[in-house]
Amino acid sequence: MNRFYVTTPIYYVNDAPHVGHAYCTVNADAVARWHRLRGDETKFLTGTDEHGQKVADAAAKNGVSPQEWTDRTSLRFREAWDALDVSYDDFIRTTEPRHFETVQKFLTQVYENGYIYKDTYSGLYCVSCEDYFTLEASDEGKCPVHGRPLTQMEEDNWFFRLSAFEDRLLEFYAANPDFVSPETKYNEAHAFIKGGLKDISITRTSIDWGIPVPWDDKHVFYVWYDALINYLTAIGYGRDDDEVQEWWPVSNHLVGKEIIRFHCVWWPAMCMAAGLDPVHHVQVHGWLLVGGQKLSKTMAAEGGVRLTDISPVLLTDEYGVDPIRYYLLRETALGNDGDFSLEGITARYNTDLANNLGNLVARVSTIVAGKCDGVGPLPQAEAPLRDAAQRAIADTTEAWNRFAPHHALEATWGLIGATNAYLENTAPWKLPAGDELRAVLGNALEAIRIVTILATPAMPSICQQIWERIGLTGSPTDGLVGDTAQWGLYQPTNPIVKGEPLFPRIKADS
Ligand code: ME8
Repeated sequence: MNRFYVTTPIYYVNDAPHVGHAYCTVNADAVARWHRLRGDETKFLTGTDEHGQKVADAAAKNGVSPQEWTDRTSLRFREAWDALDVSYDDFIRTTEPRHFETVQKFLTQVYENGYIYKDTYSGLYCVSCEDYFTLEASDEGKCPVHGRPLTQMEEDNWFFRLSAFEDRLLEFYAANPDFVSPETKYNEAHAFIKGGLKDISITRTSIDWGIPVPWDDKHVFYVWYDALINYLTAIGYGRDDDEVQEWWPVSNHLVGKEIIRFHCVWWPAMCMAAGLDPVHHVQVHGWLLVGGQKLSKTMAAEGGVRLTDISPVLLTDEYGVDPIRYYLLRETALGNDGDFSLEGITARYNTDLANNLGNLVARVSTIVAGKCDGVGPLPQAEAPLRDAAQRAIADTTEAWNRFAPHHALEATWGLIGATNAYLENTAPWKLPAGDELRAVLGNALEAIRIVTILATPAMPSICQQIWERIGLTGSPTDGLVGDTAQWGLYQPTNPIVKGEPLFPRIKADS
């Protein structure tokens, strides 16, 4: 049996989840659901990043202990993912004992392998990024991401010998051209390595909200060093070597484009330093922008973008869970930046969901109810829609397999379009009861059945509802997609249900 391990970044708990976090998490969720549908043994990990200056500052500002703050905020992420029907298998918090254990074991291994040494660090620091910048990399002394003045920091620190991995990383990149996608991001990471690597300070004495360095208890690990290791904590590094052997070779990190350097340069080098292969694949996604600006908590606080207005939970309350999932997956090609807007959600909803999918199901079920006593007829073996279905199955499969939900949904909606066109051509509402009518409706129902299977990773509960409306028992996820997404298998056991509109139209100005 194949295995598939997918992770999101673990999100900082300095503030509540926003729609940018939801974008990444829903994409990872849909891909995980697809792999389960294929029959792969799948592990989907998300969680929260709870250490570091930024989180300690947020707790202090709110007058509570860091632990209390992280407990509260981490829960908000779980609630958001529940509201979005996110099917994570594991939710990791970096304050958990299992994570302390793995981090300490992993970094002790790196230390014993001779890649960690002590020195003094001084440099420019951005607390929002939890990252150092050189003056050249800064925007005239300001953070290039957040636009805030950088702070001069000086500390006696432990350092990771990243510079020792330049050649090995370049060799690794040459041997693994698919390590990072899309290709532009592979090139970006590669260019960064080629530009020369400096050693990195990996511990702090200025704060104590972190994981203690086992061989020097005055220090805690720098938050990024602790955070990256979460991907190994969840598969038992240091506790269950067999599990690591099983899951690490099939690991995939989905990350936003601003954290490429951490995931595509530091992290593979850290793994090499610990004597482990790097993660199998890093899939980079772009940013959702509002009015051309990245959604960020920091900017929200400064009044640039009001993220409280676009929290994932408010969105699902307003538009429904599956429509929001669909919008997040369909609107922006994974890897590109995308514009987020309420107008965009309404347009996608009215066009793809209400007009195309909703109308198709409503039309067919109404005619079956009126002209076939509610009993769904069987499809023809050699139907005119069969080719369109087979093309949609092949293209959808290929796209989900390569981490491209937007293309997968486009391909699936191709079958919806072909089925609507087929109904326009055959006009079953005009046909008298008889074989011809039964064939047209059976073919349309079969196309709908296939659509519900192919779209279920994106819209699990709507697809279940449609499945039941067309008279089927069980669920679109019952079989493996390779067996069930095949023309000619529609065989209803229950009457067709007309039901309420699946997607009542939204007025454009509401
Ligand atoms: O960076 N558009 O956490 P974070 C799309 N704790 N995605 C967005 C987004 C936007 N406008 N804003 C955020 C951290 N994201 C670290 C990660 S991993 C070992 C440690 C998503 O809370 C995107 O996936 O700042 C981005 O990479 C992630 O949230 C950063 O979340």
